Amino acid sequence: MTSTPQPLTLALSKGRIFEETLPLLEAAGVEVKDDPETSRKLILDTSRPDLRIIIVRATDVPTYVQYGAADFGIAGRDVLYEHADTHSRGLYQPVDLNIARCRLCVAVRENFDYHAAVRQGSRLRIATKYVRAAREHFAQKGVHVDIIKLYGSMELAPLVGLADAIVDLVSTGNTLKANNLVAVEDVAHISSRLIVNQAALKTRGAELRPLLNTFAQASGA
Ligand code: PRT
Ligand code: MG
Repeated sequence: MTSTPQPLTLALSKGRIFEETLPLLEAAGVEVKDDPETSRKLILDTSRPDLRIIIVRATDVPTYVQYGAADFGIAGRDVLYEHADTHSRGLYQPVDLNIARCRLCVAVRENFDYHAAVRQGSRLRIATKYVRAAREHFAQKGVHVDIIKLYGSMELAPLVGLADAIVDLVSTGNTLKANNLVAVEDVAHISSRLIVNQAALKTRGAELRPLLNTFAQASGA
């Protein structure tokens, strides 16, 4: 009796990462059968019976791949950096796909003089989801900070007096502008990387490698 092998599982988040991965899948001749924006399905079939896609929160992608619940995935450098603070074993990061690009920035209210505050050695309150990146950025600058962890809507924090500054992702800058905030410093340039479960690369390398190579080529990496 032969058992059908488990399909290869790719973990993606819906939204920009899913959208920007579609052309890479297309380059590999893969069509996705459902649209995560309209379907409630979390496991999406593809035109290849041996490949399926799971839809998880962006911050959960490394966790699924690390534990082998997904063989590979795509996650932002922002997410990977915070994830690596607590766990990193079992994850291989072969390629920068150059998708979902943005900047991680320090931003403040338009009328807050950040550079003067830094010069004066003031202790700053920073609200962010990116605690590790923020802590290292200010430590490197020698700026004393208290970091307040938030899970979203960081832009609100300086407006209601929760923080002097935020560390958040900026792409068009429209969100900052709409909230009368300005970016005053770059922390990092962000793009999304392919991540692969190390054990899967050993046991299913023959199936995985052609896909990884096509993704890398299609992304220009
Ligand atoms: O939205 P959700 O809370 O479910 O999760 P998420 O925000 O972690 O995921 P998602 O899908 O929004 O983002 C996935 C990945 O895309 C991130 O981990 C980044 O690597 C990357 N990326 C690229 C961005 C942006 N650009 C971006 N602009 N992620 C978030 N944003 C947000 C930003 O936080 C801010 O609130 O968009 C807003 C600013 O956008 P602009 O265009 O107004 O500057
Ligand atoms: Mg988001």
